[in-house]
Amino acid sequence: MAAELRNDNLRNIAIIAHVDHGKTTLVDALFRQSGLFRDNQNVNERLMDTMELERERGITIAAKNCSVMWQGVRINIIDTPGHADFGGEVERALSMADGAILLVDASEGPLPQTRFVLKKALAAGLKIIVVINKIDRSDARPEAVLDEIYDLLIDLGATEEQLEFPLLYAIGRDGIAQKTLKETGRDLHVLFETILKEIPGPAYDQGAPFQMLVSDLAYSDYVGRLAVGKIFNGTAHARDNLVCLGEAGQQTQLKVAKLQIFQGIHLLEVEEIQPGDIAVLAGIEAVQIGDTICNLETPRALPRIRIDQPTVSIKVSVNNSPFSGKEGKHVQFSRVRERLLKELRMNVAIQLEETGEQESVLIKGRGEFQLAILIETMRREGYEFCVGRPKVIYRYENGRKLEPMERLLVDCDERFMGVVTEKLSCRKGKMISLANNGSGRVRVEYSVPSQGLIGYRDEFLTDTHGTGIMHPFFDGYDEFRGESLSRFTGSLVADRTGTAVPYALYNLEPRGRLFINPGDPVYEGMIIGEHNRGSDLNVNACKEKKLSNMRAANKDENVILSPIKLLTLEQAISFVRDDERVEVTPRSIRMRKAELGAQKRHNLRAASLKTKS
Ligand SMILES: Nc1nc2c(ncn2[C@@H]2O[C@H](COP(=O)(O)OP(=O)(O)OP(=O)(O)O)[C@@H](O)[C@H]2O)c(=O)[nH]1
Ligand SMILES: [Mg+2]
Repeated sequence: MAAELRNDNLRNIAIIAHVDHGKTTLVDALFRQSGLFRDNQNVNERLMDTMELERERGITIAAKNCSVMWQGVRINIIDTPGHADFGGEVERALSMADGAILLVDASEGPLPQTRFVLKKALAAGLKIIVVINKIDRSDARPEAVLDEIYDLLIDLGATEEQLEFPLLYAIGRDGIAQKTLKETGRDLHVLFETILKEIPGPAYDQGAPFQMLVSDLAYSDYVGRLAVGKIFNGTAHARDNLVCLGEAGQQTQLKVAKLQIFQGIHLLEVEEIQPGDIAVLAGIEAVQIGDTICNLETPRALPRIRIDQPTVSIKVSVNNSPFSGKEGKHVQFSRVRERLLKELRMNVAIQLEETGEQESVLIKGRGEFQLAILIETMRREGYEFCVGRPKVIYRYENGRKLEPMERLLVDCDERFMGVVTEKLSCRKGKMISLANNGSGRVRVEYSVPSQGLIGYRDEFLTDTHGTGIMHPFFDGYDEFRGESLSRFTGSLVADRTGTAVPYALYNLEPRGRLFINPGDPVYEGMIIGEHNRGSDLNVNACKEKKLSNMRAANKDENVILSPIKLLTLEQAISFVRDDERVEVTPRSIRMRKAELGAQKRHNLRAASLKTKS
């Protein structure tokens, strides 16, 4: 066996935390202080959040690599997303790291996603640096949070050694870290030092042949497909002949066209790549995440990256609405399918399944939000298609039906406890614990089927007057608790094609909540509002006031309509029922019945009632 060495010129760390605990902001500060920018250079905030949707929503969606230099050592940093739906990204990021910085908000303490990422990091055997962040918050309670972190580690079965983690306090936003609460830090010096001291350089076997585990894929217009991953052993050079080992052990030969490493947020071309480094390799098209790239003579695969299975699916079908093709560039289903297949190659957490129907497929992911982000991305790229309501993926074991469950942590004012508990019990939730710290706010933990939480967030925010906080977190599969109704109301459905007029909408207002404005085009079968009652109602949104010779006493041309709130994509996909679709185009999000003709829908319902009786 070859001797194990460590590459001391390098450190590979992942930054992990619950959503919004300050990962990306801390990376910014590390950049600034490592001298990556000139003093007077104007740099954006949250530099690593490069995707348009990430900047818009202020969250990280995809894990990303970068590097900083500190005292001659290059630190490769992987910024990860904190939102639970992007857990797959964290798992991939950890496969490249030798250590992790666990950030915990000094006021919020460890939250569900802290537990998830910490569990994964411990399982991967990574060295952890704990950073209690945002100690500047007026409601910061760092001592109590530290106790909670110990509790969490013990709960996760951490070893004695893991319990003796290096600990720092920080104000990431101001670029400050310190060892104790008493001192006042001035910069991130101690964080850099702790990384160098506590995180081991990547290990490799001396003389072992080249092995790189592909953890991420990217694309460049100039050199094509890029494979990103850690070099576990050996070295490689530009123009080397290598081989890629696929999932079934198949071998694809390749010639390295370009080798790059991360320098700051950019890539730097190199002639040779060192063991332990994170490389970006061009020269192969047919490569998948989890593959090993290695030597021709000694092709030995590394353990593949295993990602948790998807829990939610959404049906994607061709846009066959009357307005199809008016707003998008890519309307044919073959184009939509091609784009989805491309996503599969880039994102291991997403899967695709045939439905057996023409022009439709099922996409599966870690949560409705992850799928909504994919749909939103495609819509912005010019695609047009229809999607159905998200559905959870059941499992069957020994004749038992199992469904995905969530741990849900709710933090809200005592006053709203009643309504929250009632709503959650309708959704088959069970209360697990309740903590009332006397401040008027309560923290309640529930176990709720994932199905029951689809579309719940909006309702929760309304019920708690926007002041409640909820953190759902996937908690494995458990006994099916029975169907819960998605929505108790029906839909207001347009009965003809035309343009909505104020007079008609005004008369429809008492029937429910409207989703369209006067002047909006409508078609037969399009959902224009939510009916107050349980059944659907076909309505005419284009009905003008009859003209008469008599002067009307009230001037209804000037009707004043209540303002409407357009549904967002996420709201629309959780609003629609099984027999309904969301029509997604670059310009609009419309909802419709799957079957557009009122008469046909009527016949279908009559037939289904007949078979039931
Ligand atoms: N008070 C305070 N706020 C901070 C600090 N660091 C970050 N924030 C704020 O916290 C919010 C979230 O910061 P991000 O850096 O986007 O958090 P993140 O962990 O990358 O979030 P995700 O990637 O979505 O999981 C932003 O509004 C920051 O301005 C800090 O040290 N103190
Ligand atoms: Mg982030």
